[in-house]
Amino acid sequence: MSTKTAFITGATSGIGEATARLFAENNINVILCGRRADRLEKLQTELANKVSVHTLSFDVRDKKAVADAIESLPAEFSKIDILINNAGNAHGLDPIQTGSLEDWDAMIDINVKGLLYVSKAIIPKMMAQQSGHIINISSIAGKEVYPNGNVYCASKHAVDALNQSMRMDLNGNGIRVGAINPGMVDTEFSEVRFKGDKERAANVYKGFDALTAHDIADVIHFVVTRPYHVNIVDLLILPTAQASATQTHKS
Ligand code: NDP
Ligand code: 8X3
Repeated sequence: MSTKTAFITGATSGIGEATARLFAENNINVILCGRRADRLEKLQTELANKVSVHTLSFDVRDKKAVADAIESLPAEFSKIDILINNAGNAHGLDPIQTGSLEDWDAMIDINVKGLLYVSKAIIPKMMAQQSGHIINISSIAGKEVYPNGNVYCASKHAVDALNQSMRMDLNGNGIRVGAINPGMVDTEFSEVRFKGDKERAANVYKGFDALTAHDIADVIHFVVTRPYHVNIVDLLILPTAQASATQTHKS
């Protein structure tokens, strides 16, 4: 079987980084994306003895930067078999009446428009190949809403809608499309949401066993290694202690 190449957005931490590691361990070449070039370089150095690794540093909010970065891919990396649309974050956790416009812009621009910009640049390549696999990382927040989650939940509901739409529009072109919807995963996610407040972020995952980034990477790897006629379209993965977006049993 020939080696596949995966394009992973948000590979500088959390779920994206863990997925890059697991893919490299399993002989899948990786194109690592994110804004923090130092982290990309470090991960490239770590993985380069296992598979071919290329890094692209860009902000998914910048549509020209996205298009230019993908256009710049060397021939060795131009055939993309797997796209992991993972870059994203929550910004703030405030009621709708006091939420900040900057936070709202960030979530819509990164989680929704950024995912679209990246997809727009890569889908034509998959169409030309008549093959590919797109995995959209949504969230339990794309299935339910919770108090103060308003715009983050809306952005992930949009990812859920786009995941379904992509699958319909691309049907017949040999391209698999599916979503992974995690519950609480202990990554830098809450630190970003709470703007660097490490204590508040750590509190989110206290008193129960949250999912790890590796748990989600493991599921992503399972999904991409099914036989080609099998498309896993939508998975919701929660910690055992979490029953819904609003109910988690903590000790
Ligand atoms: P992290 O904060 O650990 O990782 C977020 C990644 O997204 C980083 O690599 C970051 O890279 C990248 N990113 C953020 N903003 C931008 C941007 N403007 N341009 C390019 N890249 C960007 O969080 P997670 O790993 O937890 O999150 C990954 C995905 O999983 C997100 O879509 C999140 O919504 C989703 N998710 C997370 C859950 C959780 O509980 N942790 C649960 C459900 C879903 P850099 O800063 O270097 O640009
Ligand atoms: C991240 C999970 O519940 O913090 O998408 O929104 S949650």
